[in-house]
Amino acid sequence: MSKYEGVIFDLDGVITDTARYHYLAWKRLADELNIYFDEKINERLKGVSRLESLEIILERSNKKYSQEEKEYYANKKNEYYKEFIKNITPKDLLPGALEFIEELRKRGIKTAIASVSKNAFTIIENLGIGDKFDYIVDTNNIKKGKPDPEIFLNASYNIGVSPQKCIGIEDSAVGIIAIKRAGMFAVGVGNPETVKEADLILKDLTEYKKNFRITLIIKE
Ligand code: B16
Ligand code: MG
Repeated sequence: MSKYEGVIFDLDGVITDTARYHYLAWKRLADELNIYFDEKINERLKGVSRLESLEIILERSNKKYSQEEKEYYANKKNEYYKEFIKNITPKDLLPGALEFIEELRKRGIKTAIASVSKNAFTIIENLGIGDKFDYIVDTNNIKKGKPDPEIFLNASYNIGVSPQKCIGIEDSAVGIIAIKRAGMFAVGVGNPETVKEADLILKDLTEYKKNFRITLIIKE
């Protein structure tokens, strides 16, 4: 009997490297607006909604932007971003992601996606992995973004596994907080500094095989 019966994945930066495309699209917008933006600031944008991300970028601007202007620029960034994700194929799955998901499903462990991206369904379709999940959270039904636990609790409810029996996997600082507030076991991937609050940190999902603790978790 598994100790954990559900695994809830973030999408950007965990299953595919769209985090890179978010950065490039924001960087293009920031350059157009003459606002300083770099990869370090970008770490704060991970897991955060589109408009909240723009607010973080605008912290370095002296100009005041109206709500209308903010929506215009957020939309502009999204148009740049959509150009990048158009070309996503199954080859863009991050190392170990598909293997790990299939291993979990073989063991009867439920799987879900908890991404705040409004582009999540397009990305999942282009990656060809829609049938690998028992549930994909529709962000339109989520009122509070990460670090609020709502999105992870929604996923756990819909796969029918209590939060205490779920593992959440994230690449963002706010995402790790959301998982922990949901009462789940938090696995962090990617930049170790960003996910330092996680219960377990992996370089990427290929490590699930050699990492003693996660093997133990899914075998127990
Ligand atoms: P969109 P995740 C998040 O996805 C990204 O990490 C974050 O950088 C982005 O701003 C957010 O989605 C919104 O994305 O503009 O496509 O709606 O990490 O929760 O899968
Ligand atoms: Mg992410």
